[in-house]
Amino acid sequence: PTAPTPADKFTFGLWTVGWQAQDPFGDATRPALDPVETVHRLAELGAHGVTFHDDDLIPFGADDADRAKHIERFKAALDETGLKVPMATTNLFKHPVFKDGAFTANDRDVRRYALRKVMRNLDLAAELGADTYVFWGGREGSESDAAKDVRAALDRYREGIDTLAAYVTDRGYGLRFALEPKPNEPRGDILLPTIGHALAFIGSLEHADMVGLNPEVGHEQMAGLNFVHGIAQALWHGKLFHIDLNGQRGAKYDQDLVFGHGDLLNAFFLVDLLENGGYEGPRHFDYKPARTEDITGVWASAAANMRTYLLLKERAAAFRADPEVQAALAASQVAELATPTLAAGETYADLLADRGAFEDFDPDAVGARGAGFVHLTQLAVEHLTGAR
Ligand code: 3MF
Ligand code: MG
Ligand code: MG
Ligand code: MG
Repeated sequence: PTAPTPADKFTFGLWTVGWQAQDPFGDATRPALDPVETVHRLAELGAHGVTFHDDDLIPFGADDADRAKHIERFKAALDETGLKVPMATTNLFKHPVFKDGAFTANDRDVRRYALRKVMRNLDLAAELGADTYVFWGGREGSESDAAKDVRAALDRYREGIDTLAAYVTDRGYGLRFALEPKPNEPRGDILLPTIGHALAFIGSLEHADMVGLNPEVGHEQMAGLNFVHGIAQALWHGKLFHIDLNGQRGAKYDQDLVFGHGDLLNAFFLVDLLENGGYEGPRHFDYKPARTEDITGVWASAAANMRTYLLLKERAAAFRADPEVQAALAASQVAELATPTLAAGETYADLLADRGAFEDFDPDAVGARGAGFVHLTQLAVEHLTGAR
């Protein structure tokens, strides 16, 4: 594929390339990155934008004067490069104050502090022109079923999101909220663990229309779920507001690999869905450059995410355009699923009167017919591997 350009809408979190690779067992292997340098490097690589947690940009505890300086130099870098900030979010997980949660901490003072921390960064997100604000509730959960009243926690979660939605609406900020599900890590169990749980929760909100999802590839796969199915359902509900692309190999800790470096076949069908399913938002990478890499490897990994996406986009288009694939799709009746089961105006009474649907229907003959799905899938694998 050709090199990425801003038109491809690739975005990266400051915390992704900026990860110094400290893990629970080992120290950092890389020096800190200056956000200003990150903005310049991402722009050179062809990215469209950059995203951040408040604390990625402004060190936790900075006073107002210091905060203003950090924001000024970041803005100057954005102006110089033309890089956008389509999304921002809050760090509600690093400081010990959030060890039992933010919006759902048992301690009410912590909950009030968390809301204030978010409001402060919502102002900045709006000022920088973001249209999406992400909520990943990494500490909203527990290790013990004795220690957390989950129903009360969900009441407080809803209260938190509703309060912040009212704030954004009253201020006239053009921001929509995107909840990011994750089943576990760092908490033993996290609230809103999957896309499905989060969708049900959104339905209970006062400002449900301005709240959608920011699903992450690896987070659903950690729960053993099919990410393409999850994204398809989010699109079906009109709730795919944003997306975190990365790679994951099976149900284990959150690997945050480069996009495509996990389940590559699922990534192929994901790109096909994103490109043809009506998603217009950023292609946002939330990955971690492996701990083994030096700073050269960090920028190579950033480029790898974008190149892999574009490769898969090319391969998916070739798959769709292949006449043999078209024939296989037809043989597998894939498009027929879009035809309603009842004809226009037909009622269940008409269905009851249709002898062809039951009395004269031959389930054995239809049941004996092969679906051809394996052939179709093999064609996808051959396009993916460059064999066709
Ligand atoms: C953790 C995550 C988070 C969220 C981020 C919101 C630190 O597994 O995925 O990254 O994506 O907090 O965007
Ligand atoms: Mg992750
Ligand atoms: Mg993560
Ligand atoms: Mg994420």
